[in-house]
Amino acid sequence: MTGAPYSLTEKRVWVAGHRGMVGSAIVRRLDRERCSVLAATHKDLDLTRQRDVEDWMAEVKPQCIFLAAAVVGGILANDSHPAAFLTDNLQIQTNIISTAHKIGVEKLLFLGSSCIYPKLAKQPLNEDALLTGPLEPTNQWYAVAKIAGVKQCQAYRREYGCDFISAMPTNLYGPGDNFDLLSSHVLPALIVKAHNAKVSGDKTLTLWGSGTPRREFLYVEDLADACVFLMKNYSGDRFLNVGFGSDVTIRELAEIISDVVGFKGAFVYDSEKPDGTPQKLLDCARLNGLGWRASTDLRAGIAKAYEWYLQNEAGK
Ligand code: GFB
Repeated sequence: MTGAPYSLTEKRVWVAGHRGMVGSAIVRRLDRERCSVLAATHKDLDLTRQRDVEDWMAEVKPQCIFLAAAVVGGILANDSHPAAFLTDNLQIQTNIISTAHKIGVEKLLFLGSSCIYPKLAKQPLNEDALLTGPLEPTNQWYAVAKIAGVKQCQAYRREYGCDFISAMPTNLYGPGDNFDLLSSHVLPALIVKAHNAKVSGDKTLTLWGSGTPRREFLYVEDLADACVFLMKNYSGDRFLNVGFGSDVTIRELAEIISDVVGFKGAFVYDSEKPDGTPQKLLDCARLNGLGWRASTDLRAGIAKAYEWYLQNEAGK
């Protein structure tokens, strides 16, 4: 299942989406490999345009690709922009994966998401649960695009022998996250809310939904390490989950964040906002079996993410 180790040494490695939270963490992690990192900004290259992607890739000739470019966002952004989450993501990944085949890229890692699993699949979510039931409605558009990406990698492997693999990360957080309250995921949103409430002396902080859904959170530097690990050590048709190993309720998450930030007030709940899927915890037995495990504890990761927020985003 693992195949021969793949060497990144002296390779031209393209991190598609290098400005995003995941892509930038992969770029930082690649500093420890002796490879040359290729990157294109959105100004230079619109990844939704097939011809532009083909021309750029033919020119720079990447040997290896981390496909971390995607339209991403939290539960409200997903629910409000179904067209972009479906179409832009399908276009981006189709352009890159099909061109990678055309120009003979040696290895490609596609990044999916734990929302590919059915809403009510058995927990922890095993890779075999894919397509065994209906998706969570709030993020079905994004999920369908990501499922298609997994299938594209498998299809190119089966038909042409391309070494294209996929990883399914759980909910991520860390440096470079999106802290905009309307489009962000819950963890950065609660950092902002707790910080603002502390600074303005508010007595309450509003949580969307009921606070009871359970989520697993992985520090993005850990994910980047897992991506490089998989690129070097895994080759196979099966996609692999990448998680932290345990989950918390949204209320518990809010308590940890409040503690780290220093907010001492109470929580109130906005029941007009959706809860989304009741639980998302990945079964990472297959990845752990290959020898990789997450190392950043949730509280320590939140402290680092808050520090990054204070240095880069607070007061903007
Ligand atoms: O992180 P999140 O936006 O997305 O929300 P999902 C997780 C949970 O936190 C939901 C609650 O139950 C939210 O209602 N929540 C509480 C909040 N307060 C807040 C808040 O202030 N902001 C936000 N954003 N949530 C996403 C998918 O699902 O997970 C994406 O929509 C992707 O497609 C991502 O897969 C990993 O975990 O529900």
